[in-house]
Amino acid sequence: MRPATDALIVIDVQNDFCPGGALAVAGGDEIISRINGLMGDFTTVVLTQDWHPANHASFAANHPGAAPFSLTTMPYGPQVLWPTHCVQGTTGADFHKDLRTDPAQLVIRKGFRSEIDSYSAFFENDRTTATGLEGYLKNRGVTSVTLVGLATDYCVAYSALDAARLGFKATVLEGACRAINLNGSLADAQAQMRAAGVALEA
Ligand code: VGL
Ligand code: ZN
Repeated sequence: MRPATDALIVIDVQNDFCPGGALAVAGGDEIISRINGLMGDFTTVVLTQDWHPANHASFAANHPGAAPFSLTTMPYGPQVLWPTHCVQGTTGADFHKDLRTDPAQLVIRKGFRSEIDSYSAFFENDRTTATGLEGYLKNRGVTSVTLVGLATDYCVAYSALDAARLGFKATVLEGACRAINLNGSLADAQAQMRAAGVALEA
């Protein structure tokens, strides 16, 4: 058992990010058994769930003529336009059926405001609108977070970078993550995480 000051944060292990899903990450389902095992080692377990309204601004389908995976500019900066995914209440937004959810004390839903995307478990993509997770963890005396899930180079990396910025010791278990890897995004994310002091472990 890890000390009670360590929390496990499981990012977006949802059907749409697993093989067969709308924004499938290669091998996304391969990490589930390891994550299930890790849950038993942590006192605090948090799950995140990407949770978009159908009219979400991050969906290419809501930008006439825009191709999925193209880049646009939002008021808060560059934004990839994704295939429609994790729409609230759909099967695609459900956690993968094999993921244990009972050990989690908190589920953070993110990306529910139509005008702003939210990769990180801590802040939306403007990097200032808080989800509340910082307060939850600090109130419970958590000082260290271990991050796993999907996708390494987007929601996991953004969460890890924010965790480090907020003063948590942050570790990403890369073997319990899988990446989208769009135009070198995985190498970029790894470099940014290293520079921010995030520990990358197997
Ligand atoms: C994610 C793209 C869009 C992720 C979520 O979970 O990494 N990526 N929405
Ligand atoms: Zn999303």
